[in-house]
Amino acid sequence: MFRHSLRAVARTAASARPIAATRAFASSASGPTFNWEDPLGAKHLYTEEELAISETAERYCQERMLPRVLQAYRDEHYDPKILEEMGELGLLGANIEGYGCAGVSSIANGLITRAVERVDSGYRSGMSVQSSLVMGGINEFGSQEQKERFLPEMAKGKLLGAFGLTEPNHGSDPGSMECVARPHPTKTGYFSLSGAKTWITNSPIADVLLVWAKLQETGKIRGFLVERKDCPPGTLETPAIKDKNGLRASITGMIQLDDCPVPVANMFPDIEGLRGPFGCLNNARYGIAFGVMGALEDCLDRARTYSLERKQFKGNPLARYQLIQKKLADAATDIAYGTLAAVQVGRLKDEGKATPEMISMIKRQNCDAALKNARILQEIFGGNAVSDEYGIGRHVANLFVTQTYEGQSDIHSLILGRAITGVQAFV
Ligand code: TGC
Ligand code: FAD
Repeated sequence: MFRHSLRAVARTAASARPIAATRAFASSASGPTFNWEDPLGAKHLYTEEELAISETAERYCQERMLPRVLQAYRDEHYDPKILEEMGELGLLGANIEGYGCAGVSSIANGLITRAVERVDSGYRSGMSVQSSLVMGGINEFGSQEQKERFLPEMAKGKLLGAFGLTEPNHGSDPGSMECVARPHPTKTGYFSLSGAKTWITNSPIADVLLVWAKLQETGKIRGFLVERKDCPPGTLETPAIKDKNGLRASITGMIQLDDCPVPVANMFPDIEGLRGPFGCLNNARYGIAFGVMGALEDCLDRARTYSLERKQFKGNPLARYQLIQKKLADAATDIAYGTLAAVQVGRLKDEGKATPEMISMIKRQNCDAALKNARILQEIFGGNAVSDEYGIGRHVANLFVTQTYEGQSDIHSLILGRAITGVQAFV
């Protein structure tokens, strides 16, 4: 049903789209003209359906999300209804086939993340965890029974997910995790999970927490679907981590497990080792590579507008000065290159030809470029950059986090370095 609703909305959007209102190249009698919003014409690489899905997502994000973000960021408040609204539009788990999901291409999915992150990386974060990390993990590694039990409600945004890999003492090196699953001492057919996860997006509001823990008897990492409603009091706590200085429009917390009983039927049946969590991360890292381009596009748009309106020295707009223009040119160029790279990897992904190293490359490059450019564009606002109403400082703070999670940039350098040299640098 959702598969059809996203496509139906998208088709309507495509037919209703006035040509002049699109961001596509404008033609003139003398030939194509340059469009600063899409400098290298990435739009020509999208199908009609992908364009229409992108417009549906952009419209929702600009009309419904954007008006809420400033207050949400100030209050450090995440409204879980956002995931329900996304579910109604078919934006959750959108590239999963079946189970009420839309089954769209990786590019369309990337364009959805770009639309969301144009508003705020925290909103994209909440969506990525739900869609790529938890729904994607269940779809790839779950049993048939697990898929049928969880995916349809998660696609509607009525059942919320969290992904617990990072621990207080093991972030970049999750292979050393201490979280453990033992046979439950009193409940037959149950494991007992103990340990702590930290910096977990959505954990305080999640109904189902995908927790990675070592099975005591084998020492191998396995994935467990911990359902909050079935956890006896005192066995599962998910305290929020407050007073963050980035990603304040998303909710982050811990997962504390104290002999928490989890049915054997809630363990992923076959996948063991780090291939499990990293398999989920491939999709989420790809989404971030596309998403951060949206955040940087918003920074560019805001900085360009500001530079045209703000006048200094003899009434000249800032945009008249060469140093300002260089900042805008650098950002537009990095957006154009980063978007094309993400499109290329997205196409290869759907053809089964993308490697994890390709995803590391675009995750690292796009996150680094987004953070660097956003920080430089921030200078165009002068003192006004310090006011949250100008939006740019929020993106800069958020983009530091995107460079850090799902593998910090230097860690992705080491993944690439290992692939280039055959020599492991991180042990
Ligand atoms: P290593 O020897 O490299 O690999 C162990 C096993 O995993 C396999 N593998 C992968 N499989 C699929 N996709 C990938 N991308 C894979 N990368 C590795 C590998 O083939 C091997 O399989 P097997 O069968 O031989 O056992 O393991 P290592 O321990 O040496 O890894 C080191 C390193 C640095 C690569 C890795 O630990 C790493 O990537 N660290 C970064 C940690 C990270 O990304 N954490 C993310 C936490 S989740 C999160 O941040 C969510 S934020 C979401 C949001 O709010 O948006
Ligand atoms: P560390 O591993 O301690 O690294 C610190 C620094 O040292 C980094 O710069 C790193 O690159 C560097 N470093 C580490 N090892 C090496 C090495 N061998 N060589 C060179 N440099 C090295 N995790 C989840 O599991 N689920 C989530 O939903 C989630 N959401 C998050 C939300 C937010 C807001 C944040 C901030 C984090 C989130 N994380 C989540 C955790 C995130 O994935 C980790 O913070 C990240 O993987 C880095 O781990 P760490 O913080 O322990 O840093």
